[in-house]
Amino acid sequence: MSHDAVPAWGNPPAAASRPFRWKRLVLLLVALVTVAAMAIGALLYWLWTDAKVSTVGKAPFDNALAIPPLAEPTVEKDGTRVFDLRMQAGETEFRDGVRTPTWGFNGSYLGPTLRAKRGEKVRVRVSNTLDEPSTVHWHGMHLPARMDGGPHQMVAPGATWTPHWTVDQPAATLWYHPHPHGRTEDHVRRGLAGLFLLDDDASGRLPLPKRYGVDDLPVVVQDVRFDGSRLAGDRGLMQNVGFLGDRTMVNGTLRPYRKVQDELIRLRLLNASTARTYAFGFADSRDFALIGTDGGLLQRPARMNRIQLSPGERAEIVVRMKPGERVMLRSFPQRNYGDEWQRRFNGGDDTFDVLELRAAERLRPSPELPGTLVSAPELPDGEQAVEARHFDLKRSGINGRAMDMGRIDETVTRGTTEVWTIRNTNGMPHNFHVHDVQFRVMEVNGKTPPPELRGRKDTVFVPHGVTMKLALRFTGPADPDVPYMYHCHLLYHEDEGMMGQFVVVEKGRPAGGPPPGHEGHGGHGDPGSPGSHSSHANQDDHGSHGGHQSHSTHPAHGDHDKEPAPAGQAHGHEAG
Ligand SMILES: [Cu+2]
Repeated sequence: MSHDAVPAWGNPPAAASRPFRWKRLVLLLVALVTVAAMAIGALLYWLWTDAKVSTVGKAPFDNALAIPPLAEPTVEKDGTRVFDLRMQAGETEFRDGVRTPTWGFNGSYLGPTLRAKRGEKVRVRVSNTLDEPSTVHWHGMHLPARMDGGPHQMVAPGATWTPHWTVDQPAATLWYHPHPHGRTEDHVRRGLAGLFLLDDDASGRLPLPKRYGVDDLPVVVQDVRFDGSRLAGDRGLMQNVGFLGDRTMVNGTLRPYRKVQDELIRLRLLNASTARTYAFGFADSRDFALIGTDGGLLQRPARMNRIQLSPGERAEIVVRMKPGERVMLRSFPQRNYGDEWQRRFNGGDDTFDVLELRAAERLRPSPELPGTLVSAPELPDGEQAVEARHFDLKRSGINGRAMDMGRIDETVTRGTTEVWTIRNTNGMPHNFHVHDVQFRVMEVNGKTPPPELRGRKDTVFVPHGVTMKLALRFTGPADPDVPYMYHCHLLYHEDEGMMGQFVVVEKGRPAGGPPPGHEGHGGHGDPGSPGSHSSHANQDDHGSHGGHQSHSTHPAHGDHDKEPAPAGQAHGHEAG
């Protein structure tokens, strides 16, 4: 620094004191800068170290794991399984003596496990007793767009929405959750989520662990943070992925354990967190067998010791237990999550103990896992694609556009296969979920995908620097007026606008348009009346049992639903 600059200062009162004052000022400034730098350094150090979360060894896992009850449907004469789901507010005692305001289906938190078999007709009476509109989306389900429960099928407070469809896909672990545009994160975080398990004849014959709640355990994983008695929902300073909790729950149970009595235990893992990605494994890093992904069983079990699941993804794993042992299901740090900053401040460095399995002293023997689970997973063939589309993931929107309820972004032709290229150069992790379909991952950065991405998928993790090629087949039914969604399933991003809409149309037909102004409209006007829903039906033209008498009132395009693929032929065809 040059001393010549000294006289430039203002109006010095007395010439004699000038040099002294200048020195003192410099010293003061140096001291201030040093203190500020140290304070900032200390703050950054504190933020950096504080940002890394671990619950390993913090507290004993001494709460018995809750198992969501299996919903008991009423079965109508034609075999239709009718479920009731009531969205309701309540209070849940996650911690002894502390009542936390929550939402749930048919209870105060989460919902029952729905279950149906391929070929069965399903109807769900979804009633909303909350004080705000919501929706229920059937994540992973192949069904008509107006049954999908996306943001266009709002259920007003006090209203009932009654979607129905024919289950027309392989055995899988699906789930359901709200999807109101702009409010999804809030509704899911408060507790609205549940499993929807699908069965089929082929999987029923396999010697897999399949006794629900015994050797076949639902594992719905969510991260939470408590603000006093309430569930917190705020984002930290540098959290650009959305809300991140400081502890995890399984099926709404904090620090859970489960006693098991069989050698082989199947875990149906669902990441129902709003923003957090997990890398599941066991504390001793033992191998497990991955047997299924989002949309069904893999062709053969794949042995591994980690499975990464971003929000919305599922995995079915089978782990071998030794008599009398305790083993912890854990989520480990993730190197592929992003740069050091992202990993530290957005959850990639975190470690969570998730669920302790306590084996009995004597275990029932389990049959060995079959070498082949399905002869050929039902996956689209990218070679047959007639259309290529590109999706650039940015927090500000997909392909540079934020979600607009009134805009159809893509129009696809029923019965065709397409290749979608998903790219993330956004510096933060995203994922990608497509409604209605289960797709094939063809390539990850130009390479053959790893085993966990070779099965049926509806949601994939796409961290920064990853480009994925997907093959998708759209079998309909066509509906030019009602769109399906594709979006980032980090729900904060989705709510901000990382979502787009596609319609499935008959060949050569244009897209219609969703009706304008959906906010709060009453869910397709069939509150409570069990017959009126049929006017929307076209899916139940599938399959062989009788069907609804009101079909004749429906406009003709229901007839086009008959698919060329064997998947359309309901039950019976697998019997051979
Ligand atoms: Cu995202």
